[in-house]
Amino acid sequence: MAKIALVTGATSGIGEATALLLAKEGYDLIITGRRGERLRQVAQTLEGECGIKVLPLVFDVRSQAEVEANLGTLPAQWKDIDVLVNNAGLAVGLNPVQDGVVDDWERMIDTNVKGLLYVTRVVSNYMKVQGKGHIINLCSIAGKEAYANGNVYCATKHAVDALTKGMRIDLLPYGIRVSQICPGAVETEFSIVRFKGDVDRADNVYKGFTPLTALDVADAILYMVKCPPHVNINDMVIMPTAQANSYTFHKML
Ligand code: NDP
Ligand code: 8X3
Repeated sequence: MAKIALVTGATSGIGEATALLLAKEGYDLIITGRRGERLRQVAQTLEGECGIKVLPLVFDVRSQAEVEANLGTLPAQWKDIDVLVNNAGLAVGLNPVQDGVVDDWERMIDTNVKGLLYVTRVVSNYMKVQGKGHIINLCSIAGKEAYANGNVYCATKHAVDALTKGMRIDLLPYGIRVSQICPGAVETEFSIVRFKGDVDRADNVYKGFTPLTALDVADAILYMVKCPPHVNINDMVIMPTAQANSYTFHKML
């Protein structure tokens, strides 16, 4: 029987690339996101190109009720989840804290922290029954160091860093591995979302240097997944060569 992986936020970027690499490894996939049409297209591509089974589930990770309704009632053949990639997440806005937009703050906290928790709560219980599993959280270099105007986004990723450590302790008795990956700048839809559809401003973020691609990060996630069962990568920081830390870039403009 094929192994099963669940990737949240698989409609674009790192989640979509990770789903593709896991599909190529022969995993059957549960993929999630809010944009139903895109999710179904991704599912079709994965099934067609990789010959695996895909269960696309359209829901908002910010709603505990939707998370429970979709993941809490999985058909029996989908319950034995081997790998959970907690990827769904976003940054909204880039303002100094004194000018912060409260709705932006709430979207980031509700998605990046509470959404990750709601999903983990359900899936870790399936893994507990199996006595195995691997959870990989998408943290960020922003979870290691704050940068100017990144305040709340950085706080949510610092929370992910703490949750990864706490989850690893709590799930240790059940043979469940818990890892996280902390990328620097990856060119995806991330900045378009952060700047609320301002594509020019988003493009500007990646000018003058070569950012990571979603596939670079997916490849590193696949490395974690493929480690032998007695090996766990606790934490991986992956950066563009032209980025030294969360706020120092070597740009040729
Ligand atoms: P994208 O914007 O390309 O992808 C984000 C994904 O998250 C989409 O599939 C989106 O799906 C999903 N998502 C967002 N909000 C929700 C929600 N409320 N409910 C369900 N799904 C949601 O960005 P990335 O691929 O770059 O981001 C993926 C992760 O990587 C995020 O956690 C991000 O913080 C992290 N990261 C990104 C970096 C970067 O530079 N790009 C660097 C470090 C970490 P939909 O809109 O369909 O719901
Ligand atoms: C996304 C990378 O540096 O924009 O987590 O925060 S950064």
